[in-house]
Amino acid sequence: MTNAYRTSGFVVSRDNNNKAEKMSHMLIEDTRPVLKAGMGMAASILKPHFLFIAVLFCFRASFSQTLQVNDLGYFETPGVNVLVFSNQYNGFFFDEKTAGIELIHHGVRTATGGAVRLQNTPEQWDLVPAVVDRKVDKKNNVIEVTLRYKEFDFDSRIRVAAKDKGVEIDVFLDKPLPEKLEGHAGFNLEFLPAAYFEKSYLADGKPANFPLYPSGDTVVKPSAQKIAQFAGHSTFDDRGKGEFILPLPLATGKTIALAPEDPERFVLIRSADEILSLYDGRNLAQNGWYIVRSLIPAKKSGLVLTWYLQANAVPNWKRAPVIGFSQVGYRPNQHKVAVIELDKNDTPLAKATVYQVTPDGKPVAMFTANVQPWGRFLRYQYFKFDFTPVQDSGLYFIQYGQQKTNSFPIGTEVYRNIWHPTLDVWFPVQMDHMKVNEAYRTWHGVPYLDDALQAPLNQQHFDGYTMGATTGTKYKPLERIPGLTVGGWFDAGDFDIQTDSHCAAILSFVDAWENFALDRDETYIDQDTRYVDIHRPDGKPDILQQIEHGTLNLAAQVKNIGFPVRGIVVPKLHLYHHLGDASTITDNLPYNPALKPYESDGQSSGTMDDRWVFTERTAWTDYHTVAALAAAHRALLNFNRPLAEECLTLARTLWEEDNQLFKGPDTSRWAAWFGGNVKLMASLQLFLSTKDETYGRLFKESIWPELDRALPYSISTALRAWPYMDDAYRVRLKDYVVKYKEYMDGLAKENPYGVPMISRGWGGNSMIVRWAIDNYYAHKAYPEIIDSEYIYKGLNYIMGCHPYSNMSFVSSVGTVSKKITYGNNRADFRFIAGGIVPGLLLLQPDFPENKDDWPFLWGENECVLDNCAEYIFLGRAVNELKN
Ligand SMILES: [Ca+2]
Ligand SMILES: [Ca+2]
Ligand SMILES: [Ca+2]
Repeated sequence: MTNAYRTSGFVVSRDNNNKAEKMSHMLIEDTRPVLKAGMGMAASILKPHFLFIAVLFCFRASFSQTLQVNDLGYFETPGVNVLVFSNQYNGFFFDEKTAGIELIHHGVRTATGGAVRLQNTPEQWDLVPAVVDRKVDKKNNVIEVTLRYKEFDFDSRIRVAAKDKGVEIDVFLDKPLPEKLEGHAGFNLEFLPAAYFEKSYLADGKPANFPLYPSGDTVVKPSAQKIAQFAGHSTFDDRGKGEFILPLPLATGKTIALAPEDPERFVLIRSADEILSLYDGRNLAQNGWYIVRSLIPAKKSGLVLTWYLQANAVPNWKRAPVIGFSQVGYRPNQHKVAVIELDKNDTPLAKATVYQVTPDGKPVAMFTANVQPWGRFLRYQYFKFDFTPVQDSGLYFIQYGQQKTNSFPIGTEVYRNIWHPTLDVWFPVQMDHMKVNEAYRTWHGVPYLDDALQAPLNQQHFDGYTMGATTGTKYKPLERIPGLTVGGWFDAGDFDIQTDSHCAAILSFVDAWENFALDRDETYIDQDTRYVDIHRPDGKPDILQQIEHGTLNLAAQVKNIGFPVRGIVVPKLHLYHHLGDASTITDNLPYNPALKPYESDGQSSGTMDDRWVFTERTAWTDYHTVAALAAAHRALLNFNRPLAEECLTLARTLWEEDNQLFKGPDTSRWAAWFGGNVKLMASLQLFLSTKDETYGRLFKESIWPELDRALPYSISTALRAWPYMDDAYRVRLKDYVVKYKEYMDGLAKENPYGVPMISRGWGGNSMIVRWAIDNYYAHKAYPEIIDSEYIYKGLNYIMGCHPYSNMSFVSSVGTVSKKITYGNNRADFRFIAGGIVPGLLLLQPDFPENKDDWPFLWGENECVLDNCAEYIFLGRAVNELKN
């Protein structure tokens, strides 16, 4: 996914929290438990198979409570929430599997995408409906939405009403279906495969298991019969055959019971008239879900479809407590505060205990203390357990009631290695234009030897790139731009080169090099033969080799194009969603229009798969690149002097040109999104590399108004300059650091973790890592204002002291960490060691989520370049703090 949306966001405001809090008290009073055995009801639903099901129900399940629309606008009973477009399709990346009618079932979001859809198994880039109207009728327990497909001038109305122990879903049409949508439009509800793996279903009583791996039946149909994907893009490579794949149902019936054997996952769907079909969306796309669907009948209007949906609620269900703590442990002198997350209906216990695990394997109770209430945040209640007095080096776990955490260490050296996997493994695997090997495994061959073509005009690319009416370069549309098959990293879980995230990563690496002389060498990198070998020292510091690798691509852009571009990315959607070895995305042969598609003469090919260079030019990317090249100059001076000199020359030239080109303030979307001022950053980096007061004066004049304008963004640049500035600067900056502390303390009071949690379409970990890094610089310069706990708090959060689970957000760092992430190996349900995920996604109105059994939600689990580089800095920085 593209970087642009990663840092845009909003802070969960105090008002929202308070509202949620008031709300929940009300709910506790309002919800009168109605505990009855559900057999009678179930039997009436499942008449034809009464005996079989009745036996199951007697022993396993009990539909207990009725659903009520709450003040937050969703249906609720303990254990079951039905959301009706509390979350809408936001248009960033189309179907993000976070919108429509959704189920939160015993604490887990297990269903999404309940809506009128145009495919059996909608993919990410299939059309999604817009919500044109949404009405919540709390009094009558009804939520109603009107959905619109503007492409077909097609509206539908969905009415969801509490009924019996579930909801009735009615679909209304004012006019019959447009002819084009007959046989296509249906009502869908998607179920999370991971929630139903190793479970079963009954379709009209006929038993079967959910497939662990997709192997359903499909048929091939002519393209003319397909409802096109957004903006004419296609996820499917039909090899010129003019066809598409249609998945067939796994099962059909009027009643489908999903996981009737599991009270926490049991969902019953009954259709009044139309057949229900169960599909496996993964036959078309690895990120597909299981889908239950009924086609909307043709030529009918008014009420066209009725479902009854009942999600079993376990009587008196309460979510198990989550004990948030640092999976890498603590240093002896640190504050140690676990945050206990409880179901709002749970009764808190008075105390928690820390046990030491001794060498003879016996737990010894070391410390017991009261848990302190913090209050409500979103849908949970929070308590803190402070075990700071535990200081002896050793292995520990925390026990709260029946809940025991896994073990974690306390010791002076606990942070020594925490950044190693990111530098040793994650970054090497992301290296573009190189073969990457690790012991017996090859991560990928040499990719993109056919880079790259000037992007054609007037493009709206699916990964956020755009091209306007001119190229702005000396190249014609689709002309080859030479010199670009060098350096660079894959942006994230996808394989494009994003120039701005390169600049951020390089700047962060240079910071790490200059602050910590970080000379770890565990990677062999040879540019001449394009070969990388993990866990193999080559006598050269890896961080300098990585700075070199990123800089090679930046410099190539500026040299060959004249300026840094927005990015370099595959032209077609069916290439973009690639999963597997990066060297097989394109054919690695330059495109030759004289040949036919899929034809090759051994030197070139007729397949248009070469990446396109999106040559949008902005002040933001230009100055960002100046800053990165100027910084790289210093780091590379004694490592690759010719490249270092070239970097500085390119940076100075670009700076002069930019000052002519971009005279006014930066009003680009980048400046708006990121709030900062990269020109300031560029002037500082040029000053540090040249000691030329022309740059220095500009920085010193501009920094103060910038701090007044946008303190939270500018403080990081101001603090990075601190070691190189005079006393007057340091005295003046002190007042801003005091203000910064007040601002950050305010944000941190919003939640029990004391860190700025921000989320909109993308989890907030990048913000938290940057916050902790800024606090590190502030602590170094002004320890009397910012103490080291401001850094540890950020790290603890990333390492497991956060909502939803207590997993470390960095794969392979800490006792328990993310084992499933949205890396390029996500289809294998695996991770790339050292990747840091975005973290908690806030689903409206009150559900923070970070799935640990499903890698495909990028906003929760996609590791990205700039944040991984910043994590290395933070992981190394905490080792500098006093023990
Ligand atoms: Ca991307
Ligand atoms: Ca090395
Ligand atoms: Ca090619």
